[in-house]
Amino acid sequence: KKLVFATNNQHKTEEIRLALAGKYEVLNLEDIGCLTDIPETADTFEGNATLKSSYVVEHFNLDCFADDSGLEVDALNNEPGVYSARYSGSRDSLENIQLVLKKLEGIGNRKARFKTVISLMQDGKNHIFEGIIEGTIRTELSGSKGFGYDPIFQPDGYDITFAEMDMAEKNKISHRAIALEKMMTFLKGDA
Ligand code: ITT
Repeated sequence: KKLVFATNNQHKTEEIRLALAGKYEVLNLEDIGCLTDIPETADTFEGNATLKSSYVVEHFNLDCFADDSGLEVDALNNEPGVYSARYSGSRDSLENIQLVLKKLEGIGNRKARFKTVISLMQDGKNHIFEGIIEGTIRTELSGSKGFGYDPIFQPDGYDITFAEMDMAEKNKISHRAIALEKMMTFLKGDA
């Protein structure tokens, strides 16, 4: 079976493909010939996930799901949040990471979480699934796997960052995996 995943982010596509391997073939925006950068103008993860999934329904008449996600840091009033992809003004992960580290300089409370909200548009209805993983922000980067803020995020109960984990290991515990698991349970019940 095929599922359309409304993303331009290749890393997200790879994580979702690995998680759904053997169950679904995952097509992303490039695969369905959608070359637009879908506007993400909402101020919530749910709102932006829904903008992405609805765009595909409207323009391609295909059921699909989208993931809007980001990092919330306690001491930064939950920033970067929905602005995670462009926190520094650029999409460059290193620049975004440096900005978070700079703002946290000298601050003791390093608590943070990754959040994913999935919007699944199916037969004209919007279904929302959320995943959260709690952790802390390191003072320096560590590891070179993953993407985005992975090199500074250490999930609770681990002494390594997401960027030091293989994709399969991250996929066992991540915010994205938790939200995806909820969607899979829903799809099974629906099948
Ligand atoms: P699409 O909208 O096309 O899916 P995007 O990268 O713009 O791709 P978002 O708007 O959801 O996606 O922004 C999420 C940003 O949050 C992403 O660019 C990363 O910087 C960060 N992020 C999300 N999930 C992450 C993860 O698992 N590990 C590290 N950083 C993550």
